[in-house]
Amino acid sequence: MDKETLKLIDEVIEKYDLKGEISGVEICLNGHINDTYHVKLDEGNERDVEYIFQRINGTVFEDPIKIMDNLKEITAHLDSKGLCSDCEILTFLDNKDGENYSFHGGNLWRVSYFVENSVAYEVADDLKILKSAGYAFGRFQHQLADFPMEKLHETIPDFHNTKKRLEHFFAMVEKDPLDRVKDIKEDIEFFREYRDLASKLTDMQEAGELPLRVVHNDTKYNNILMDKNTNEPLCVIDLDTVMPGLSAHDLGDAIRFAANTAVEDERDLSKVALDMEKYEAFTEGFIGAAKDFLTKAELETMALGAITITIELASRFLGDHINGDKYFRVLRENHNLDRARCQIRLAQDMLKKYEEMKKIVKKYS
Ligand code: GN1
Ligand code: MG
Repeated sequence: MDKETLKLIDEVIEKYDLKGEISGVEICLNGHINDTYHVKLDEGNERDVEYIFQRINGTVFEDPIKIMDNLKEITAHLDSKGLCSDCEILTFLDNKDGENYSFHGGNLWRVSYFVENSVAYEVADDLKILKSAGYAFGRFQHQLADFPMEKLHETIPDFHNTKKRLEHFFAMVEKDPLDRVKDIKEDIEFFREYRDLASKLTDMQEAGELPLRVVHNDTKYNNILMDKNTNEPLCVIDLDTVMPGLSAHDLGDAIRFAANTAVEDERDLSKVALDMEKYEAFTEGFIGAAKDFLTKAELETMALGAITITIELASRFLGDHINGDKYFRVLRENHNLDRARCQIRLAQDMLKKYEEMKKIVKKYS
């Protein structure tokens, strides 16, 4: 860990009632936006106490206090329903001023305990794990189905407004600030071809055919902490983008991540496809937990949700590549281009399997 970060973490610790010395810090590289550190403190006991420290990206989240306010509201709602211990969402420690966040060095920091015995899978092939993650996200929506939506701040306006996302994408193609467009003409063509289909859910929502729900909006299964031993879901994390949205976006984004036969940034596109077994396991878990409150139209558009979010994210990655990688953290040259191409290939495979995908949703509805 670089000295500067260590110093920052040390200074953040000062803002909390935490005693003891840092005995270890590791950076967690799984997110693309915020900076996350696994910190161990020697508090004089036999075992060090483990914490997660997070610095929120202030460019992406212009007003990060909104995130923490949303979190408070949601936690209070779930607490008031007296939920069982297996349905937790991650909460953050209060600092000496009684706030669940601290400003330091111009950024919002937050601190939580590391959840004991938990694991966040980056890759999961076990269908039971996928079903379990699907269930956790479906249940999350279910538990918030009666939450008064107007209480939530929009932490990123139009986050999954695919129609607007594509408008911004094509505007970026026009702007082409780094002259990168000439090398990616074929990739851009894909978005022209599927623009209408990808905008359909936004249109339906605007026409009142699909209801808004309180949704998680970032349903990669590494946002569910699972019990290391039993693989039961322990805790839903990364609630930064919990906002009113479409139920199908949550299942869709989850499928995009969970049922890809390859990783999100795979360069060998021959490895990228939709794994129908994984798709089915995740869908079974999610629909099983959510079907009671979903409308017929919502259930019928679940499969389109996966295609929509995959195309949308592909356009976000490619737009960021064109713009010089200002939004998503990149770890190698052309990283966002690789990510975009992988998502395009995955969406193409989903388009081929669309009918089969719909049938599976129906089977569990
Ligand atoms: C970002 O940082 P992370 O991994 O939690 C992004 C999501 C994308 C995801 C793709 C606020 O999430 O929308 O689906 O990358 N979050 C934001 O891996 O833009
Ligand atoms: Mg996230």
